[in-house]
Amino acid sequence: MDVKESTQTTQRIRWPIAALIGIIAVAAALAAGHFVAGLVGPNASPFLAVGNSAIDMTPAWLKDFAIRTFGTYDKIVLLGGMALTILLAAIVAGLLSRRSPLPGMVLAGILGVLGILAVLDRPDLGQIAVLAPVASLAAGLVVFRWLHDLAVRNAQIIDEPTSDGEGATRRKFMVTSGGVAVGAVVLGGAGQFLSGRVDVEGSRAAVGALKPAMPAAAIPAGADFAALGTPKFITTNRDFYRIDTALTVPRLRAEDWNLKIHGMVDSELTFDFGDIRDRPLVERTITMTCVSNEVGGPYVSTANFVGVPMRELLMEAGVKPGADQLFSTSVDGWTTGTPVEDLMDEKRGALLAIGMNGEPLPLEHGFPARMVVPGLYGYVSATKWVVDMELTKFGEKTFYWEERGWAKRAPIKTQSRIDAPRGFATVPAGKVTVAGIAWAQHTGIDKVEVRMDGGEWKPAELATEVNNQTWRMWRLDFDLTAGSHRAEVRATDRNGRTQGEERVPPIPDGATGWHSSLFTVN
Ligand SMILES: Nc1nc2c(c(=O)[nH]1)N[C@H]1C(S)=C(S)[C@@H](COP(=O)(O)O)O[C@H]1N2
Ligand SMILES: [Mo]
Repeated sequence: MDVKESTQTTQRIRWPIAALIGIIAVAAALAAGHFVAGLVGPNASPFLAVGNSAIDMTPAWLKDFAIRTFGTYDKIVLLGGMALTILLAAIVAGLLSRRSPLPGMVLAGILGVLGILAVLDRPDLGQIAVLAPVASLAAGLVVFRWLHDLAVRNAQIIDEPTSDGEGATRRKFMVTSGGVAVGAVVLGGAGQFLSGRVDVEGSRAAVGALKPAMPAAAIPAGADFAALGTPKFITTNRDFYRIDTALTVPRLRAEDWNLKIHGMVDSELTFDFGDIRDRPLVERTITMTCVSNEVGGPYVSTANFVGVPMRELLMEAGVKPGADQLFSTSVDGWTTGTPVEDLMDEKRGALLAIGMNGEPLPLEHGFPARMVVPGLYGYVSATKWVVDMELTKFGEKTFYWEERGWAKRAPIKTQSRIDAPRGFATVPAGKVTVAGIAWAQHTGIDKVEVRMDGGEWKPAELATEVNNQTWRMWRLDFDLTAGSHRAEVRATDRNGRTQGEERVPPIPDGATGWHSSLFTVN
């Protein structure tokens, strides 16, 4: 046998061991980064930073697809996909390094640099945050090199244990790598614990119930047809749709919150939470809608929001002539631009909200404070965790979704949805009640019409109107024979505009078209 060949064979790490080294090194890297992030800010964790950057860099159509397909689970799907990708990269790095550690070190280096770039790219993270991905990079390289050396030196022994002494060497490798793996779990767990140390739940509990000086009118009994399958008029905080770009919900305590109003104003103002809470609070029943909502989609919900009129705050600051955009920023760096005109409109009643359905805002919905502007899609108005408002001009500063191809100005389009019978449902023959919701915030719903199997449009019965900033329920009975049927709906708002049939996708300023439901009667 050729001598050279035999030495090469002995120095080659067996593949499962090589893959294991890759996995453990990456685990150590992620854990070290997560731990340091626990000290310098949760979003500095390289894993989350890469995820957040991935969200920001995702093309609009793909993001739209993700929201449509996975809904509120889009973030879990993204994190899971990333974990899988990293696991595969770790295995590949290990397998490429069965002789020399170089390929693995290079791959570890690339992953590390990606983490550093992602953290530097985050608008919400300071310079110090870069320590987290640097710790990741260092831990990854050191652990990889260390385990690799250990394995190469004992490659033959690890592969083919024969005597007791060799068994001990093998055990040493296993104990070392096992120790590193356990260490990684402990370190990562410690990082997770540290990230949660900002006691935002405690802060929220301390805010307690919010009693508005001007409560919203009680919801009349006839405002929903929930018994027929339409939503309850007020959506519970738990069921309220959630859309945002935040992988980890910002943990901002009320005590640490400040809101600055500046830019084209007569006097710059800064408020703390007490300043807002101590003002006479108003409560308004408002239906919010996401621009990503497809025809028939679920991203529409209604709550009683409690807060201070945006108009009052802006009057106090004194908006200079020419300022037509309020550019607001959340604590995690997300931005939007809202027409000043809409915020000043007394009838519209835009709020800086601190409460939702009697409670302080839930963390996912913007605790401690957010904007809510009736009649505008959330992406141009509803900044959660809002900390900064700058008076400026449209075009002078561009906001998050504007930069990604969505419209600068986006009033909510008149829409209607069939909730019963649901698509593909089977219902008994005879009287069939078709029911659903319609909305035209800030204009109001004037009429809803339904037609069956392409027949005549018939006016539906409308539920009691609560106000023109909220959705409105409707119902209509049909006498149907066995077979398959198709119901279609269209709404007309108080400006006399009737929804058109043509299907328009959500991008750039909201979907339109008639919703239909295909169901079976038997
Ligand atoms: N900070 C922040 N605020 C945000 C967003 C975001 O991504 N980040 N998304 C907006 C969008 S697109 C919508 S539709 C609403 C949704 O508010 P909700 O999650 O409370 O329903 O929040 C808006 N405010
Ligand atoms: Mo949205």
